[in-house]
Amino acid sequence: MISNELQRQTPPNKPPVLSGSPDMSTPISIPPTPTYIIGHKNPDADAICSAIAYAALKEAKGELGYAPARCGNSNARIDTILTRFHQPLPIYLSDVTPRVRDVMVRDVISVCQTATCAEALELIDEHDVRILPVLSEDHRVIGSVSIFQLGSFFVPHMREPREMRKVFSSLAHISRALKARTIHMERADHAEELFVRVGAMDVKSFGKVSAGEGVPLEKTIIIVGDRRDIQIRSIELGVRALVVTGNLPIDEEIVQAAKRAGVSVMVSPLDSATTAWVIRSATTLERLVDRKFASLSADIRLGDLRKKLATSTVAAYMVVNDEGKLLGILSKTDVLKPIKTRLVLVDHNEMSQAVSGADQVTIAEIIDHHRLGSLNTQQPILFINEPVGSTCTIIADLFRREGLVPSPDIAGIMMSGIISDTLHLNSPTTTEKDGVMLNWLSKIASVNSRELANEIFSSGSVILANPPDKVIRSDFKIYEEDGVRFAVSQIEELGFGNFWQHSRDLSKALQNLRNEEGLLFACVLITDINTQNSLLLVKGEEEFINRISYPSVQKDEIFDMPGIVSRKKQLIPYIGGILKEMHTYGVMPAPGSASGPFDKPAA
Ligand SMILES: [Mn+2]
Repeated sequence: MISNELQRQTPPNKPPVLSGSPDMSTPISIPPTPTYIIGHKNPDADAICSAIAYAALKEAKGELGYAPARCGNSNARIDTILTRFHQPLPIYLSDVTPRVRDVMVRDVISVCQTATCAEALELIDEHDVRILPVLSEDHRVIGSVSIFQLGSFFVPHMREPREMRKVFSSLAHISRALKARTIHMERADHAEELFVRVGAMDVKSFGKVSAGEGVPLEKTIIIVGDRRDIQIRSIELGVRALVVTGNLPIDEEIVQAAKRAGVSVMVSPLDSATTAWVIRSATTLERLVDRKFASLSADIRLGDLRKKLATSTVAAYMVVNDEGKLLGILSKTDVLKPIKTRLVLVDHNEMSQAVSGADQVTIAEIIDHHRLGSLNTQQPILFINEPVGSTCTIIADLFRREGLVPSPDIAGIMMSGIISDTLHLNSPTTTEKDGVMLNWLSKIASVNSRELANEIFSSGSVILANPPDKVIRSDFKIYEEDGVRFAVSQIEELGFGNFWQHSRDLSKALQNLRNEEGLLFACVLITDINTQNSLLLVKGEEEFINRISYPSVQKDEIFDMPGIVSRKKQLIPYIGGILKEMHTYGVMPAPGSASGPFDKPAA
């Protein structure tokens, strides 16, 4: 375990049990992160279903700590599938960029400002830490105390002997620290500045010494043994409190006199020297707190923080929430810790399609059926890439190979992924294995695949259910090839009627998307599930559009693509061919050239 140089993490077998005392506090806890199984941005049914199914496979294999996730919104089709097979929508992760919360020390030993030096020292000793955050009663950070500060409080200051006798506390705290027997108390909970004096001198010199030091008697605590004369004189002079040491008895007469004079009296079980020391240690932290502290939000990206830390002299940052409450502590060494966030990518392998920040965390596994992108990993990983019709086919096969049978609902989820991605085994991406798996799953789920396909495909038209910009983005992927960025969306519809009704608005939305993302071109493949034909709506560089060889239905914008239903297997390779041709002829606009919408907008 890498330990913080200032605040070590409490060992797991030793929970930070401070809740028993009202003066101690533990920070608000955040659960540790699981490994997220996550599909691509703008998830389609296969991305969601494969994440759920793979998490179920992990659980069936007894591997714990995996959770299905998504990095985009659901849609009508996904909702239909999840409801049909009783699955909750996976957790939404918008960004996994490593942040302060991922590396900060969470189990921080902290102390409340009303605690005493003695209590703080005990915590420092017990937990072997050098600095304690000091919190208000409602968990807000007000500063810190270090062992150095506490030490210098107790070290003698020869030039200012008065300081050595000062204590800021309440009589109640003092009595508690001494484990004293209280005889009479006046304003026990009042926090005040007091000065300790041992009544060792002769009774005649007693009053003069105090006056000479400029310490008012009503701020003086007298520590004394069974010296009646000093006890009586102290009461007469009106000191704040009288502490009788060594558990010695007190005359009833003196007790009555103290009550009349309003002087508090307690009996300490300790000798005079020790009593004086313990009273000073009852000083509450309020007066000792170093209120200059550096704080950070848990959401700050580590990438943004590294520069700042390199030039900073701050040893430790308090990590606080919006209300200033303590969540953890961060020191320079914490920033060097390995990031614990782990992802299993399903249904994609290109970073441009993965959740934001995926390139800065550990990719533990990839299960996919798409072309290989340019992905690098730090370590060797499990990478299954199989040219089948859907990621759910691969996961169903993994279940079978492990000799495991998914639950009927999980089988239904995998059927849905296969049906959706292969257009019920009709897409040219379909392989024999997709059919075999769909059949196997159908028996486990007791669901007829044709009926399920009808349910899934009739679950609402994306075009009718969403505004044009959402339609364009509902299932869109950005690709990068030789420094060229382009987007390809796909919509499945029953017939082209809805599309023709909204084609103008969709065209505008597509142009906006192209401008916003700085793309060479953006296009949408509208596929009719009934006839297995598609239309392509495209906005982009003339040099690109002119090279599309399919018949144009609407000038330079909409093309007829009979028999084209797969973005991955048919359209992307076709586009790749055009891009290659453009490179060959040298008509590709250079990335980063100031030619308008092709430029990637500044982040
Ligand atoms: Mn897929």
